[in-house]
Amino acid sequence: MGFHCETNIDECMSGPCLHGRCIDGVDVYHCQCEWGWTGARCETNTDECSSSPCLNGGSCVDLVDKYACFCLDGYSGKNCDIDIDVCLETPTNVSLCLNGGTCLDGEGSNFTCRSVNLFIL
Ligand SMILES: [Ca+2]
Ligand SMILES: [Ca+2]
Repeated sequence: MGFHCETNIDECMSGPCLHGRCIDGVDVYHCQCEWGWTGARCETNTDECSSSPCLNGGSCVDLVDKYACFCLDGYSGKNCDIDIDVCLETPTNVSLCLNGGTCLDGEGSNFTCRSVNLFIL
């Protein structure tokens, strides 16, 4: 613009970068996106779930620059990578196994009971 084209139009005036900082250039602009955003205008929420970070059947919810895992029963941890020992988790006044059986933790919320062998000496 300007008689001698001496005026650099501020392409950032219209605020084209939705989630980022606009850098004005000559007849062009660039967007420097905030963490978690991508695209020419920083309009796209990066999918942090694309790498399937939630293990053991946990479901992933994409957030801005992070994700959250909702774990299936029996699993915990940020990525559902911790297999909970349900035998230990159970309150001490409740026994998963009847008749004094020994609880053995299994995958996820599974467990097995081993009956006590009585040896008479
Ligand atoms: Ca995201
Ligand atoms: Ca377990």
